[in-house]
Amino acid sequence: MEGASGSGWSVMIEQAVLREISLDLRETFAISSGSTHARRILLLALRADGVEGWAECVAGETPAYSYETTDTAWSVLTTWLLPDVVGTEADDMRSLGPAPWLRGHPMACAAVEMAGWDLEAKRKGISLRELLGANEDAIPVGVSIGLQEDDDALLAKVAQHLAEGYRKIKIKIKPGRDVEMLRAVRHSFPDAPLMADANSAYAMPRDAARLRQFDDLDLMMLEQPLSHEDLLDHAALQREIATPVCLDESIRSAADARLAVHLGAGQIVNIKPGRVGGLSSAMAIRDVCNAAGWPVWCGGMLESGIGRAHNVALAGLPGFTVPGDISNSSRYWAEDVVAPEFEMTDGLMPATQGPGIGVAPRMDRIEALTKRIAVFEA
Ligand code: OSB
Ligand code: MG
Repeated sequence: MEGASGSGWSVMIEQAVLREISLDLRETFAISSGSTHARRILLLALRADGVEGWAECVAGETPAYSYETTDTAWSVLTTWLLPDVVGTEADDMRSLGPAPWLRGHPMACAAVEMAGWDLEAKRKGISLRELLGANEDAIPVGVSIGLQEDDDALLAKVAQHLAEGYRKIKIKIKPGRDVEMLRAVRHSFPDAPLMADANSAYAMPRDAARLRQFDDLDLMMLEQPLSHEDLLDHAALQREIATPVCLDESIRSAADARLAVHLGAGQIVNIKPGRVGGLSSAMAIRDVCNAAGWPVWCGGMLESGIGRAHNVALAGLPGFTVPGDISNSSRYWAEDVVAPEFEMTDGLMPATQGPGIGVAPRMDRIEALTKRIAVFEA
């Protein structure tokens, strides 16, 4: 059947395969709300028209960063989303979304939407970055350093990552390990592009005086200092400090971004497509932010190569003007689940070439790592 738009051929999603894989980080990653080592990652493959679209769900093991977890996403995907997705007929797979009545769970929904984008790019025989409209061939890369044992360990990590070529150094902080620690880093690296991420560890007005001290550190930005649901306090803080506030957890949709801009709750947004319901939502957030003069950048959620491929494609879009948290595969994993692995040169990640996400899932490895699997057929 000839469709009205898109590729012109309406096809049906024949199969959805959801897997949970276990993948150990090379090093425990600690943030203010907890730490993770043994990642439990959901990978989704949607099949139509003889091709498979892949995506990764970014939900974490615990409800610390978001209420969504590996287990809630498994439940939402297997109970509500995937039974509906199989049998869906469309001439453009980019708009695979949740039923309009479904509230929340943007990480679970994003997996379906992003697999749809990969599928559509592969059907068209082009790269995901091309389908998205990305124009950069090499993406500036930053690195996110978890909380370390002590300042010496942190200084060593910063030195190592600067030597590797990373173009932005993000340092996780929490009360008690913040201004003095960052001052030590700034002292050793006077010109380094530094920023800090608090993952909601501070509160207003309790910590206002402490947060004002960040202005002496010459940081590119301070990421998510306050509660994930408190835009008003972020706005109050931004009025008090000169350091740009960057929102992460607080922004789950374009509507959130509109409200944040309206309130002046920051100046920058870290966009993770897997957190905000997918690539279309990520681009809508970019549009809202850029229209207000706010730069955006692509964050990360300790993804395997599947999620990383989507992030690298998004990070090459116009408007993504700050280096993304899209480090080398080898920074996270002894061995990734895709080929080729992601590896930057001089702090630049080569854009993925097609078709689709441009990396191949290593099925032997993925099968060996699989803890559970759910298959849906049309
Ligand atoms: O706040 O950006 C964050 C990882 C897990 C959960 C939250 C965050 C992070 C990171 C890591 O900072 C970014 C990466 O994937 O390298
Ligand atoms: Mg963050």
